[in-house]
Amino acid sequence: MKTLNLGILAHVDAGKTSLTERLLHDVGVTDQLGSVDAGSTRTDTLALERQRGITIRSAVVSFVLDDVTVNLIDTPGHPDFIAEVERVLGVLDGAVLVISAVEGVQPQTRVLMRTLRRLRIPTLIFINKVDRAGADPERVVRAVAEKLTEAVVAMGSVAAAGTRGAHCTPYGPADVAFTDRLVDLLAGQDDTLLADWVADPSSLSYPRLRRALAARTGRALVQPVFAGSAITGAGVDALIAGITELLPTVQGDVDAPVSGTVFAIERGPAGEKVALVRLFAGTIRVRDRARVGAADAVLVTAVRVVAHGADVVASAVEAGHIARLWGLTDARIGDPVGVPLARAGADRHFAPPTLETVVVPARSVDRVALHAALVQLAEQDPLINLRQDDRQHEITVSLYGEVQKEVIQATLVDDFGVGVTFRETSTVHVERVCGVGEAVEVIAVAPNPFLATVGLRVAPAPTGAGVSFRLGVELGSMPPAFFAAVEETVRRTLRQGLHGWEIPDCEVTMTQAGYWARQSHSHGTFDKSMSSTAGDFRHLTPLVLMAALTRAGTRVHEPVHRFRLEVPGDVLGTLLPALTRLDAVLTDTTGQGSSYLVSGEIPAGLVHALERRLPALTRGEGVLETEFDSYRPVRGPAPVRARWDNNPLDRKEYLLAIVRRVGGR
Ligand SMILES: Nc1nc2c(ncn2[C@@H]2O[C@H](COP(=O)(O)OP(=O)(O)OP(=O)(O)O)[C@@H](O)[C@H]2O)c(=O)[nH]1
Ligand SMILES: [Mg+2]
Repeated sequence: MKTLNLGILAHVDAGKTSLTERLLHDVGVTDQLGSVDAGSTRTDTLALERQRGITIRSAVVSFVLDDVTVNLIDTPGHPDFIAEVERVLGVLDGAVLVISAVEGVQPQTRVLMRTLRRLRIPTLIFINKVDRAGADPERVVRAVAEKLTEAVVAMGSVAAAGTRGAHCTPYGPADVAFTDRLVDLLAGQDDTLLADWVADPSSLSYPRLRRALAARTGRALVQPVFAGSAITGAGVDALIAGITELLPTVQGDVDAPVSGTVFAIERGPAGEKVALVRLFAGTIRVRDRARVGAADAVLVTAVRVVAHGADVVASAVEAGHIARLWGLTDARIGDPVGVPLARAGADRHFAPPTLETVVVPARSVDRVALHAALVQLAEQDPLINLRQDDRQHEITVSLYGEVQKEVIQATLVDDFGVGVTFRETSTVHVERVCGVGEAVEVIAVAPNPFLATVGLRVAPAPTGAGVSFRLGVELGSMPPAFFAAVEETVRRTLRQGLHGWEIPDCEVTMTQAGYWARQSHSHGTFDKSMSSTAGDFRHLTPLVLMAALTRAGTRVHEPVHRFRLEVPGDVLGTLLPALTRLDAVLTDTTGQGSSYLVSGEIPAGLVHALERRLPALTRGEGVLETEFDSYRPVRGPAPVRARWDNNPLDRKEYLLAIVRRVGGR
């Protein structure tokens, strides 16, 4: 059977969960339509989701349309939970991007559409809530064409928009404006179609245009736009027909070697680890051995698949499908299962979290329980990026925002019985290497106490390039385990640069390498004091690397958001100085009738303060959109983060001695 793994994506509150519920109902999986407002949907199952009426975790449900199994993945829209969307993107065959007919294109809509296009994920757009007062689907179609993608075509018309009786009629062959638009759009992208049309316009029959539309949609070159209401069900039949007609299905090779990806981690009823896997090729049966990541193959002890709305026990999962697998105890999000695919799920598509905070247990006896609980949460959400300070035993987590913080707090209490408070949220900075720097420590030359020679050169790398490690010495000059120890330590050390912040992009070259071969005294036993071990390289590498970085110099950068702020004209006089006090840099102020559009940049750490002050500054009428833009050098003195987290004190002293020596030269 063919499958379609379909993501439902949108800005918060656009109606993804309601649409998922409506689809399940209309295809016959559920008899009763669940409701977000009553807390009775199939996908918002966490107590917190039901209480708050927002989606926090992605959830998979499934139904059959004709001969296609559709696995539907409902995702959260709140930007604090973007990590959930990120994990899902790598396993999608198609997407429905939901936009509210009232609010129109919103900041997260733009972020998502940009990513869907970049990843070439076939996408249908659904303009939802046509029944709500203020709905204006035609305006939204125009906004989509202006702000998201020019390659759009409205697939139907809406009558009585903005009323409970709003209804939708799909366009057909008799709608000349529609067929003209199809010809325009499709012939503009396809030379054969264009040539045929020029030779004889009647040669482009309506069925041929629809086939061409499906082909172009399948290659993510065109985004058809549907409209309707998840609540009344208007327009949803046309969307369902569009899903089967226009989105490409996959039929994986069930006999090929196993190849899949872990895209989520959950905990089972007894607290056991459960991996959600999308299988691209092959078949995994219960009691098969599966390789996950770089680890040895492990026994798959149970398989459950989502089928016809329910999560059911299965004996196997086949290519194309999504399943929950038990037994993969070391699995992490993004791990390949079996043969790694080029299209792995671990890529970074959205901006990383830019905030962090220290989590403090309400009762100090809960310290160990808190750490264990956070380790579990970090498995499910690796971007939390858990860090423990070895000396002060403080636990720090990275965050997207205040809502995520509240959710972590509530989850720790509800699921683990651990009450926590947070220190003040601070901004995560990064360090960028300024120049080129080299350092070397030679074996048996003071003050180097380790049996290793390590020379390293660091140089700047372009933003987003990551850390590269190259050998400037012969590969055969040292056992591979020692090179591996150096590379691994380089990568770990770069998580904390000279000011304590991560250095995400950097070129590191190993310029010198040396060791003492395994030596024995005459009686034949291995003598550690005369033979190099990987530990010598692990201890020495951070010292040499920090010395090289000191010479190269690093500069601290802070995350900056772009903002657009719509405000009444008469508040500008008080607003603009307030923005300046928040370190905002204005790039544009434009009048739009009686209101003004102010845009600019603001440090990520001050966005929340701006949100809090906005109602008072704009009489509650200001509408703010912000989005991560980039990292910029900080103005003024560089903020220092507590560092050397995992280094024993003596190593720090030693390191400082070397750095002082380098600095003094
Ligand atoms: N009138 C009307 N209300 C809708 C429609 N779809 C959703 N809503 C309402 O909009 C609110 C948000 O709906 P959800 O389905 O939770 O939206 P969501 O996109 O899943 O939200 P998040 O997952 O939190 O991002 C709820 O109060 C729904 O009842 C619709 O078609 N018409
Ligand atoms: Mg939702």
